[in-house]
Amino acid sequence: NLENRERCRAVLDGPQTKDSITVAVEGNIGSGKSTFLQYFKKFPEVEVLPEPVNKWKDVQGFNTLDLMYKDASRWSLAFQSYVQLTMAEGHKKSKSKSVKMMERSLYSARNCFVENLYKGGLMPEVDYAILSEFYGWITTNEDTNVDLIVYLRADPEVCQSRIRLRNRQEEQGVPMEYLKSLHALHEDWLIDENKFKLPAPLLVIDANSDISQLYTKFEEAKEQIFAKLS
Ligand code: DCP
Repeated sequence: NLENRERCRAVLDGPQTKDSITVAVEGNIGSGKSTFLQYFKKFPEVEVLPEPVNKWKDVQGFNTLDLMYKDASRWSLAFQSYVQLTMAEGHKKSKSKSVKMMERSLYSARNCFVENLYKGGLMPEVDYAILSEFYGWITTNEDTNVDLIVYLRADPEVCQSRIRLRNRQEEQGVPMEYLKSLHALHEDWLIDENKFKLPAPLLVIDANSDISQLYTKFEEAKEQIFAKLS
């Protein structure tokens, strides 16, 4: 569609090319980020950072993702603090190849997930304030080095059916309302640019299609991403 094409052009026309770039891959739960990253893993120019969710499920033996979904009011500060740490690690990790791809970023953790928990009454205000202070400090004092954001834009209904299909035990209780509000926060941040500034140029991919059609879109995205390399 036109909007998408405009944004792709903005990416190509964006600031000058670079020797190496960092790409943050964003999207709702179940939007297909893992499939996207799996596709890019095969290119020798690309380094995909390991899935942080595996770390979140085993913090010195504690499954913090599970704790958060079972009792968000009690555990979301602990969980989101740890998410923030793993994201900061990802942003600061030096590149071993010309394209570093991260699954999510400090930005979506704060602008989408923490925001969603607080707005949904699942995170006390004091916890929200502490995370916001921490986020403010990191983003003021450290360079997150993001050169491009890829947004896998999928309807919440599509995300829900993918979540069901993959059957990750911790996520079985995630209600449709949660996916809808997370979707709205991604849209606010990335498409409407209402509340938070975009830290890098944006490439939007319509991620509603089934997997065979998605690969064609990934192929196109690859051209656009690699065009940013000198
Ligand atoms: N999560 C969260 N807060 C964050 C980041 C993630 O609560 N700041 C949760 C949402 C998911 C789980 O962690 O239940 C894993 O999240 P991702 O969306 O990053 O990974 P997926 O595997 O769901 O991505 P996709 O389905 O797009 O491949």
